[in-house]
Formats: sequence, structure tokens, C-alpha cells
Amino acid sequence: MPEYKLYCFAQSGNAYRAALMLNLIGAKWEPVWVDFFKKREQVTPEYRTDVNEMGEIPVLVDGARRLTQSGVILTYLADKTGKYQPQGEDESLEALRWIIFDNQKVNGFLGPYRFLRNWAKPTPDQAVFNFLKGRADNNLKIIDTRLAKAPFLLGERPTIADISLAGYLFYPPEEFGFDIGKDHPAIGAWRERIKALPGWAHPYDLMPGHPLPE
Ligand SMILES: N[C@@H](CCC(=O)N[C@@H](CS)C(=O)NCC(=O)O)C(=O)O
Repeated sequence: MPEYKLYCFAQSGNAYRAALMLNLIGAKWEPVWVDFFKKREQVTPEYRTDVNEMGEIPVLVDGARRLTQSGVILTYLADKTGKYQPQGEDESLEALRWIIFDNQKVNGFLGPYRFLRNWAKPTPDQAVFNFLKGRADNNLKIIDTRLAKAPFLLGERPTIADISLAGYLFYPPEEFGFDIGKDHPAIGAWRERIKALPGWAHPYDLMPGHPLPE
């Protein structure tokens, strides 16, 4: 019997954070596939009533508890298991600081950029791409500078701040039209360190729905 259920789909970097954490802590979990692209389940009244009023993926189910927002899910699992957990108040606040920066400014721009580039119809104006790519590059540079100084965001040890950052950073370069690891070498090296963690798996191997069903 799996301990957790995770509402997710393979193309979602927001869900990948939660799926990756579950794998890294060695949890027994099962995915519940959300048909995000075709049926657009996330916008239905049923989804909003029964699954998540915010209309978002991921959603973690742990018994009677239902959690949304990947940052909340990561914090909950770290606190529950003691794994990838920041230690003490200063580190906890520091982790939260990077998780919010990532949600809003790093994966928060990369995710929509990749979505519009690969799946949006009609294709948006070039100015939209230029804006999102410009913002993403600028903020990836901030992360790259940080990771040039220490192996992980908070220092010597990987924490939930790194797992949050993983969001969209392992998807294929073709989906972005550029190679994040080549443009930002310290992020490239960090990716190798994350890949080496026991339980790491690629988002397309971890969550259902890739390739997209006909
Ligand atoms: N900050 C949220 C973002 C979740 C999110 O935006 N997920 C996307 C799927 S990748 C979604 O459900 N989008 C639906 C929408 O924005 O309407 C998190 O980290 O969980």
C-alpha cells in the first residue's frame, strides 16, 4: 500500500519537485495522472472542489491530509522524515528564501517559457518569449553565481532548496532551445551532484504522461 499519492504529470516541473523528493526520501508513493493538456482537468469545478481549489498541480495526499504548493510539500516531507531538512531557524529561513526566489523568479519564468514554446496555441508574440527568457537568464545567473561558491544552495549539504530548484532544470535542452548547464556551468555541475543522489530519476521516468497520449 503506497503511503502517499501525488497528483502530477510528466511535463510539470512544479510536480517534479514533489516527485523527486518522494523518491529521494525512499517513500512509497503512487502518481495520480492529471490530464493537464487535453481534458484540462485542473480547470474543472470537480478538480477545484475535490482536489485543489487553486487549480494547480502538484497535490500530495498523505492519509487525510492534502497538501498543495511544492514548497509546502517539500517542507512537510522534510520535517516529517528529517531528510533534506534545513537545520535550525537560520537555515530554515534561508531555505524558504531560496524556495520563494525559485518559485517566482527561476522556475517561475522557465516553466511558462517552456510551456509557451512547446504547447501553447496560438504561439505567443516573440516579445513574450524575449521577456520570459531575459528574466529566466538573469535569475539563473544569480543561482549560478551562488552555486559557484558552494556545492549546494545552502552550502555543503543538499536540502529542499535544491530539490525545489530542480523543478524544470532536468528537462531536455530542445524544449528550451538552449542548454541551461552550458550557459550556466555551476548549475551544470550542480545538476550532476543532484543526479548522483540515491533515488534521483528524470522527470519523464518518474511521472506519468510522457510522451503525451494521443
Ligand atoms: N507555486 C506552485 C505552482 C504550481 C503550478 O503552477 N503548477 C502548474 C502545472 S506545472 C499548474 O497547475 N498550472 C495551472 C494554472 O496555472 O492554471 C507550486 O510550486 O506548486
